[in-house]
Amino acid sequence: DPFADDPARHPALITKTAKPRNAETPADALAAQFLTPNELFYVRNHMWVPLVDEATSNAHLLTVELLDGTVKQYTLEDLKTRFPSRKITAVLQCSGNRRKHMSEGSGRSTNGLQWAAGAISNASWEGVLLADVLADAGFEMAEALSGESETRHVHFAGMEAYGASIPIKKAVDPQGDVLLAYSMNDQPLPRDHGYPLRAIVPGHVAARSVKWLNQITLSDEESMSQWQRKDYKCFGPNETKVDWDAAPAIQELPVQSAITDVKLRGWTNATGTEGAAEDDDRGTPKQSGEPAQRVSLSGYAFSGGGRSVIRVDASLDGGSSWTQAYLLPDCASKDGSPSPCQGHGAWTWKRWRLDAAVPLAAFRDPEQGRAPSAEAKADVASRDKKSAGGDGNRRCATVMIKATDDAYNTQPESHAATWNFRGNLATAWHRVQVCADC
Ligand code: MTE
Ligand code: MO
Repeated sequence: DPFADDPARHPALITKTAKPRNAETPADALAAQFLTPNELFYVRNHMWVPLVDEATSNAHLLTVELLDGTVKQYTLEDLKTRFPSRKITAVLQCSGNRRKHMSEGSGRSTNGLQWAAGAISNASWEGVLLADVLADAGFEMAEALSGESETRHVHFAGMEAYGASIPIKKAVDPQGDVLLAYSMNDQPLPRDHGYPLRAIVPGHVAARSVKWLNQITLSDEESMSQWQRKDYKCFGPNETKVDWDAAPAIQELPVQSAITDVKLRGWTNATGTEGAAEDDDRGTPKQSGEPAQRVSLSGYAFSGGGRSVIRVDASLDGGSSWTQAYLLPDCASKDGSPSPCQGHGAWTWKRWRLDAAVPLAAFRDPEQGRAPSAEAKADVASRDKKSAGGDGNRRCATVMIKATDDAYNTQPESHAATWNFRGNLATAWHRVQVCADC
């Protein structure tokens, strides 16, 4: 059994496959903390977890090969002692995050693990800059920065034979923050997350952040691995027989967001004047004394390429009207302490909150409101034991959200429009049923 040495895992992780281990972060842990605790960080392994002895981990060898065949080797100890250490706070998101939503929302099946919204997590990473190591190995940085280098790609290979590459432009960008990381949230990398060394390519699809890193190869071509040449590409919604070489490998991620928690806070008859201006209660829509169900929504929003999320829009009436969620100031420095967001780009997610009131009409609307689905019932039952089982008066309304980044890119309305048979980059508006007795 090649998985016999796999590490123990936290029981709260939602296992999709045990061997290899694939598990998502539970929804209630997603936006609960800005930094995802190591033991709840989602896990995506294509194979087994290589075993590296703690006692010999500092001797772990990284081989760097330049385009002309020059080879230089570094032990982990070399990396830790000969290069300045750097910290970057960055999200990792799998290209398959929310694939389940794409399958369900489009009514068309997709190949791959059916992740809900938990194949994404955020951590503080410490290591050395890839660019510093490449320069030390003799790579001509100036040439690469001017775009003149024959080296076009940096390949990363892991101990268990996984591999992928990134464009040289990202690797040498002084603001690209590509890290060879040995620490995660101020602890040694956990085994599931690449112990003792992994690449962190912030802003790019997590498939490029190769774990158990032991080989870096500079090349004029992309990595030949199936994870570079296949798997992580998108095609049109009509295409099922495809020309893999014609589509670029996913690198920078598009804008994404999700609702991770819904709390019901009872019925209100409040009018539009109440609560509307409060910082964390901006979503209370105008009401005319009609009953409305107060809800607290929370979640995350993220965009790739270092683009910052500028806004999260929520709709409680099927998209006719929208209101803006409150973005938590997680990156602000508090009491003179430095910002917990380190790095040159917006590499982290933004957590958002919205307190709002969903009008009774939304539950009653035959278009909008509906009897709870089996899934919604189960969801409510697990949240709210009192109403488990439901009754005849239980109705659900749909709430939905979308984020916009600083390039004014926003999420597509429907999964059908971006469906691809691999189910990659499922970023359509996230819709969730809010169910209440009414
Ligand atoms: N690196 C190696 N060596 N082996 C892998 O299977 N999976 C990749 C990437 N790096 C993988 C890897 C994919 S597809 C993802 S989404 C991320 O690692 C997941 O990182 P995590 O398990 O630390 O969350
Ligand atoms: Mo992934």
